[in-house]
Amino acid sequence: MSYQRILSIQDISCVGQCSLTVALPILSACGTECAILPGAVLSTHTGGFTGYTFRDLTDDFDPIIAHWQKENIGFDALYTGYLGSARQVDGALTVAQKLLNPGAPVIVDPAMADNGKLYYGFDQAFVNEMKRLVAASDVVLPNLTEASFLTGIEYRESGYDEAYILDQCRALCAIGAKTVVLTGTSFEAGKLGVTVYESKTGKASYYFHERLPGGSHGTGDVYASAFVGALMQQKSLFDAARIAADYTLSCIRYTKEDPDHWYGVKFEPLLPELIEKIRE
Ligand code: PXL
Repeated sequence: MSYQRILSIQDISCVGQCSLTVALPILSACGTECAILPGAVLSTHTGGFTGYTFRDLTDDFDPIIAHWQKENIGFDALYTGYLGSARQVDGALTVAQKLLNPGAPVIVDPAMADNGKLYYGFDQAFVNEMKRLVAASDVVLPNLTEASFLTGIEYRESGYDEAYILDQCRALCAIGAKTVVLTGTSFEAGKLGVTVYESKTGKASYYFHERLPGGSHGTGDVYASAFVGALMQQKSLFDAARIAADYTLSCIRYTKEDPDHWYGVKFEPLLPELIEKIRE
């Protein structure tokens, strides 16, 4: 296994199985050191809960980054997720420019929307800032809703064809992303999957699996973290996308056995499965 240190910028939702409480255990299990820059502390994630607390930590970004620079700390990848404010894009860009080791990829999960809608608290101004981060990314990992907000191409829940997905991918690359890993691609009822599109070759590859009914919170974060974990263990982009899809599907399937568990997926008991797939 190769040992790498990455930096993840996301919020801490204290309860809810998303963002850093998902990224940390998954990346550790994959054998990667995961340093963090927490953008906000919330009592829970925003979906499905009411009355949650929110402490914005954006003002801590500059001094933390300055300290790391003074200590000559470098990272082998930057992985961003849900950002607590539009201003955090500047912090992420500073990290990308000043604190990454040569060849370290910038992996951006523009976690801001799902099912055709922006998450509570986000607006078009935030989307525009996120586009600046996508422009600096090596890999962008949106779901179809996030892709639509970023590209301005109308969101379609179903009934689209390959040309629509390719348009979305090309538009994301026109913003500046080098590779697109687009989740929630479906050309056939009952099947769901991921598209991997590389701007270098203009080629798209697809990985499809069974579509499970209903949605679960936090699955995008499980997917992105498993993808980053696999990629940092030298898996190809397509293999990392496939391994993350299989793992996320297993987590959803396992969680559905417990109808009382509604706020996230039970990804922890299935970590050995992810490690095994990465070692194959
Ligand atoms: O899973 C994405 C996510 C992360 N962090 C917070 C969220 C959400 C989605 O709702 O609210 C705080």
